[in-house]
Amino acid sequence: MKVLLINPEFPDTYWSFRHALPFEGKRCAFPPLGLLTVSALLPRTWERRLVDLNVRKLRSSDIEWADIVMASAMIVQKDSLEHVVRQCKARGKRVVVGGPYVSTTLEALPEADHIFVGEAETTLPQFIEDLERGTTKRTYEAAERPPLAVTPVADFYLANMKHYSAMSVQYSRGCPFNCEFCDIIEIYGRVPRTKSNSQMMAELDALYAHGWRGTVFIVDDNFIGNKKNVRRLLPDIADWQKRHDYPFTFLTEASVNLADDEPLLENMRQSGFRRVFLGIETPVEESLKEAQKTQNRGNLLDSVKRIQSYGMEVMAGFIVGFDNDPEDIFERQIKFIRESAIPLAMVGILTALPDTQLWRRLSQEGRLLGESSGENTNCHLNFVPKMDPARLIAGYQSIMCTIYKSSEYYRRTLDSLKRTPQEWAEKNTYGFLSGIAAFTRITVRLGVLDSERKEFWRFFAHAFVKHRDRMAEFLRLAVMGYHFRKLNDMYTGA
Ligand code: B12
Ligand code: SF4
Repeated sequence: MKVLLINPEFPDTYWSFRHALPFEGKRCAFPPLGLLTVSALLPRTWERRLVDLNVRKLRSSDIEWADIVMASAMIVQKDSLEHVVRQCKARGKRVVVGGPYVSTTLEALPEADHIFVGEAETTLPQFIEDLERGTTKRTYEAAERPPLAVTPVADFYLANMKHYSAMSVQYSRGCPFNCEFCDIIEIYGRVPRTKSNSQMMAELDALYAHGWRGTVFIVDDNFIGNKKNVRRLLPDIADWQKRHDYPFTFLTEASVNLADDEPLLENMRQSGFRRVFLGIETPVEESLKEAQKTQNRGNLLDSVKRIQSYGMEVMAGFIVGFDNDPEDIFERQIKFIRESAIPLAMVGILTALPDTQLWRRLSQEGRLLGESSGENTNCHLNFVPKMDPARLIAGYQSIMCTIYKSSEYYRRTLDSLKRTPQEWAEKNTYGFLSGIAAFTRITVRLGVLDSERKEFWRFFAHAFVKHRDRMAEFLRLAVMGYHFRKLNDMYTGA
């Protein structure tokens, strides 16, 4: 059996990092871990190929080669997914789809032969048996969420690592909290399930053996969702890192209450965690209450600073559009982002994702306007907000244009570098020539051709004097700022 695994294309959004990746000579930020995991669940005798449309185009010869096509998607990839399904069906292929989009939007994709709802660890083996017997069904959905003990090491070797800026692994699924807008708890549940330490070590071994060095994204919804197990895991990661001479730096997502646990923060530092994405959402208490985000209590600014003091750059998500947002919400968000020195602030407008508590409430209140685009940064409102919609969109754009103005962005980045002391410098994963090429691309684009070149050189001079040993890191941040600014220009027609 020949299986073609296809990851559809992402649109050009903030999260695509499309204006930043070419500087590093990369085509995509992360590999499609869902598909690499699906591949590892297939019989070893089956042949398999991965085509990530964010890395290269789909050729007719790819489709001709396959007996079965398997595709995965988030909502934002749905147009590309539909196109892929149509192309493959036109060539008479059996098409199987899964992932978050179809899991929450069941009636989508009538042309697909088989739809997998939720996690595939137990349903895919069932499908393979059914296929052998000729008794396949259209929809597969497990009665229970599988324990992660049955999740195999992903087939990392299928991804052409040189095209990605980071590799991904997953330790846990689910989150114990109950945020109203969140679909994670609907898809993956509120009881976080984790892998064992030995499973995690096997994944790190696999990445290492396939030659990966550099950033590893632990893609958990909330890495500290099961603190007891994480406390047991971190010493093993720290030990693994030391034995291998620190080949990886970790990036993950966690809830803000991470700041309350200093021993855990210390363990993360020793394991090589350098970046953490927090769901801060808003500095407005009433809006946090509305969102049922009770874990974001206390002084959020202090929480961010404490995490930064353990050498971790804080990235964070912010939301505007809550019913309780005051008139000055936009200024308050800007002030918070500035004071917290979060260079990469992912600000979005509240979106009602399908099958969430928010979706159900807005539907009852008659405020739902339709499907979500799955993308909370494109100013597409899928519900009637309390604030005047035009004011909400203009206010949102004013946040983005202010925080990604070069002077603001570079100031925050310098503050962040200052607040995140490092015990050991991130490994330079560039060869000599590719390092020179990346440096040249950055300095020519940002320091010569760009209209904001003066700000760039001011930033470069400050960062170079104070953080010379972290040059790869501060240049990476400079190009990320450039990416956000370019997208702002695109969205606001500047
Ligand atoms: C890593 C990640 C990213 C990475 C992308 C990685 C990549 N290349 O795929 C980045 C950071 C770029 C990203 C961006 C975004 N993301 Co994202 N992301 C994730 C995250 C945290 C982990 C994904 C992952 O690797 N999971 C691990 C794998 C093993 O799990 P899985 O994909 O679910 O796969 C399992 C099953 O679903 C199933 N399965 C999956 N595919 C298939 C296919 C077949 C054929 C079969 C049989 C089964 C199957 O089997 C697998 C094993 O059980 C998820 C949350 C989550 N828990 O999954 C959010 C998540 C997928 N992202 C989400 C969103 C909304 C976004 C953004 C739109 C955010 C934004 N506001 O802009 C952007 C969109 C990207 C863009 N360019 O515009 C939502 C999707 C909601 C939805 N219903 O579509 C999620 C669920 C999180 C959330 N609630 O916010 N994301
Ligand atoms: S903390 Fe994050 S993952 Fe957990 S419920 Fe809230 S939004 Fe969802």
